[in-house]
Amino acid sequence: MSTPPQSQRTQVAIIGAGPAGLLLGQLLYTAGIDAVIIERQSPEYVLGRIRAGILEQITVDLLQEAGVGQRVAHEGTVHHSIELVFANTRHPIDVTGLTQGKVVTAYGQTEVTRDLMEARQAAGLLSVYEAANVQLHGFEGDRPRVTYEKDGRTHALDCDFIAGCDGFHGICRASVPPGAIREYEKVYPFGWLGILADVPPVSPHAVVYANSERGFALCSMRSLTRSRYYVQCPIDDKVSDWSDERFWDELRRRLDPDLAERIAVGPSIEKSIAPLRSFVAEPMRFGSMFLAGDAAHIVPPTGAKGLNLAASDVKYLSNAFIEHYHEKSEAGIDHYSQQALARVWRAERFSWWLTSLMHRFPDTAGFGQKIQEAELDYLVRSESMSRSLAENYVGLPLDFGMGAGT
Ligand code: RFL
Ligand code: PHB
Repeated sequence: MSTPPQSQRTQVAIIGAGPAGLLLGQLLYTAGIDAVIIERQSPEYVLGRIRAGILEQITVDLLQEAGVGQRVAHEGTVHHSIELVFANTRHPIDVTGLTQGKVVTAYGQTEVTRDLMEARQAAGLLSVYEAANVQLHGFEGDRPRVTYEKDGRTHALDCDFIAGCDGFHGICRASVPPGAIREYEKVYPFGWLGILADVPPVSPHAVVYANSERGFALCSMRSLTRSRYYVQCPIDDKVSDWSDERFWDELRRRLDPDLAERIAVGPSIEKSIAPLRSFVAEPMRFGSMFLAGDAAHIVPPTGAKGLNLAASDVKYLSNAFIEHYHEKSEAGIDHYSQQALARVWRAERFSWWLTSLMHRFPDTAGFGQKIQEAELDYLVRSESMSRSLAENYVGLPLDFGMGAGT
């Protein structure tokens, strides 16, 4: 006879300790709501993933609200502008001037994760790392249960709600019966090769987005001594195809001559290739299970929206749980999916648009390039179009409205 699972109880079982899961845990903790986080990987593995770098003000404000805003306030780099490069020429976009004072902050996702992990540990809250075979049970009703294996035993966690914060490849979305979910997807025919290097950033602007005949390139930063750069690459390229020398050479060739000359090069400390995808799963609620962050949607990284959307999802979701427990109201829970999806689709549109505008597409050689250049030219000359870019880049307000068709 097998041993019965060791069981525990919590109010909210959070699956996944990425930024969505950790931030939700912290927002619930500050509201006095009990949550346990269950994560498949080790803390070191989670901290070793190099990803996003640009935070909207809304995300920075949420970190403050969750009590973990100190380090981002001191070490994050506040930016007022981005720069577009096309036809070998640079065009600054004054995002702060165009949005009545809004800013973006350069602060690595790794640091956001570290701050949240440390706060959780300091508060003595339970996170289970290296949990294998996580399974969801009974979420179509109001007595859901999560089981997982750890240290050779099966454990069970009974809860009121499950928050599926387990990323694109997680188990939560995959546990929904196919007939109950609709998925929308677009896969782009190229990837991004990214490197991290301990060299000063080439530009004082938050990010430089370059459209060139050789493909897209991006210059970003993590601090005044650490830079993050990307180039568009064929989807089936391998990291081993790209020596550091080849990367720096290709990056220079995609920038304008002045930036290319000024760029400081050095050995890469991380190098990886990411595919580009747009994806949305609807709805984001299934009985007592709620999806948040990359578990429900993916944007191509061109608009810097993925981490920021994860943050806004968990803001809506934590508000919904707070209303449920403190005000005995189900309104937030009932509206969560619709409210989150309205913001998701706006960010999907923006990220798709900026990706389409900035990259080389295999099937649209000469004509496509000319149309992109005409649109970019219009964008930098037209204040209303620049403002549209800027207001999306800094992040649309959380209460922008419930979305089309509502
Ligand atoms: P995560 O970070 O993927 O975390 C999910 C966690 O769930 C765990 N997990 C499981 N745990 C238990 N059981 C299972 N069966 C599990 N399956 C998975 C995983 O181990 C993991 O720890 O999702 P989350 O929290 O929703 O956060 C989303 C962000 O990570 C993502 O959207 C951003 O990184 C996207 N992104 C960017 N977003 C921005 O806002 N600004 C940017 O500048 C930006 N740049 C980027 C990016 C993503 C990139 N890549 C690599 C895709 C740049 C790049 C190159
Ligand atoms: C980054 O710093 O990694 C970064 C910045 C802007 C993007 C995507 C990634 O659009």
